[in-house]
Amino acid sequence: MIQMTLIQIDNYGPWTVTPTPRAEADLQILQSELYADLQRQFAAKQGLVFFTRFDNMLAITNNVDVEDHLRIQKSIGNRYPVTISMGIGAAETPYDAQRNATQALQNYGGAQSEERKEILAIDGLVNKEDSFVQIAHIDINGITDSLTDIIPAYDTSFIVNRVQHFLMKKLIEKGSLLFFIGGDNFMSPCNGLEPEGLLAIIKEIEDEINVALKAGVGKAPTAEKAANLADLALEEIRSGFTDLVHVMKE
Ligand SMILES: Nc1nc2c(ncn2[C@@H]2O[C@H](COP(=O)(O)OP(=O)(O)O)[C@@H](O)[C@H]2O)c(=O)[nH]1
Ligand SMILES: [Mg+2]
Repeated sequence: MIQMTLIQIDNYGPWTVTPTPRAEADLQILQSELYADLQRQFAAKQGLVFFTRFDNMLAITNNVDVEDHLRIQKSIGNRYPVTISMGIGAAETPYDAQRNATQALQNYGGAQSEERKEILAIDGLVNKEDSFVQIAHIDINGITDSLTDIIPAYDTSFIVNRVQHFLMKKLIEKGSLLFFIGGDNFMSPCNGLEPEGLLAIIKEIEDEINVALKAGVGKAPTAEKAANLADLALEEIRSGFTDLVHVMKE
């Protein structure tokens, strides 16, 4: 089972324009500092946060308990001009876990409600024995030589975004999620997705948009370990001795 947490800034939309619209650069600084702060705190408990849309972040939080969540929430409230609410969900697939986490929080009111503040809504948590995280680290083959060093930066960025869209569309059908993590890299929480399924998706994308991908997959009780194994599996593929999808287990 995978445990996911939705982190949502309380009443952020109205706050960004009260009393008048705040400087965009300041909002960007707030969002990126909040993301880094949360990443540091969840990572200390072997979790992993994806920036998603910055005002709503999704995290894999196996091994992060209720008390840890409350401590993180309080620390943010003490140090930032905004507060956060969170929902925690557990399920067999990442899609279902984040859906459960979202529904739990939605029950307490809207993202732009003035009444809803610092809620911790719990659908369920994963216990130690059932804890399992599968992550695929997906990367575009040879982006530096074929795109980064040849075409304008914005055009490369456009292609990376298109790849993201195609991956998201195909992975969601399998109950898997996909997040952009920078460069030409994506991470997919993908409990339940077989390597053959992932390889089929990679091949479809190569046929459809002519972009070659590879994926290292890690399986472990926590996001930290699963992501690390996925990175190591990707290194194995880069060394050229394995297939385009390679799995490593703890
Ligand atoms: N977040 C993250 N970014 C990475 C990682 N590896 C590479 N990158 C980024 O992806 C870019 C391309 O690296 P890579 O895929 O190894 O090179 P390629 O062979 O030209 O595709 C790098 O310049 C980094 O910005 C990683 O493990 N995590
Ligand atoms: Mg690459």
